[in-house]
Amino acid sequence: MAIERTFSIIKPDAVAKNHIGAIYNRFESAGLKIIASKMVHLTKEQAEGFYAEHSARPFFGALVSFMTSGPIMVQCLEGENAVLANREIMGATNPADAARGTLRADYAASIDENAVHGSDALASAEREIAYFFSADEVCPRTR
Ligand code: RTP
Ligand code: MG
Repeated sequence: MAIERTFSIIKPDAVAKNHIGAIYNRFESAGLKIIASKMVHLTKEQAEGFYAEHSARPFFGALVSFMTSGPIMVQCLEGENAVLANREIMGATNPADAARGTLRADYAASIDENAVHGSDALASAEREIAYFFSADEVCPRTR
């Protein structure tokens, strides 16, 4: 098993509904360690940059508008197979398709407001962590 790092967002809907602690509990219960964390309110430019790969998609405007609608929590998670492990904890993009017990099944209202983001591959994880955190803001565990 490889120890990986992945990037996670608790989106504005889940922050507004006070689900930060419940979602952090899911990460920690699954053995993922939070090694960087902060609350930010994205500017339009920051949200557009983060989701640039989707800029040609019809939902891009709504996605940027949603992601700037309120504060978010951003975090770096570390653990065994962290990228895939976090995607499994999150569940499918559309909560209607998300497996029982996943974050999106429990906390997401729709495909547009779906509670959490998680990196989809190691390369995107590295890019997304660096988008939000400087090297000295990431604190690997020594114990
Ligand atoms: P995320 O990047 O937020 O973790 O979500 P994801 O990988 O599961 O899904 P992705 O394909 O990367 O899409 C990013 C976000 O765009 C919205 N979306 N809407 N209406 C639609 O067909 C549609 N498809 C995607 C979702 O809010 C998704 O989280
Ligand atoms: Mg994605």
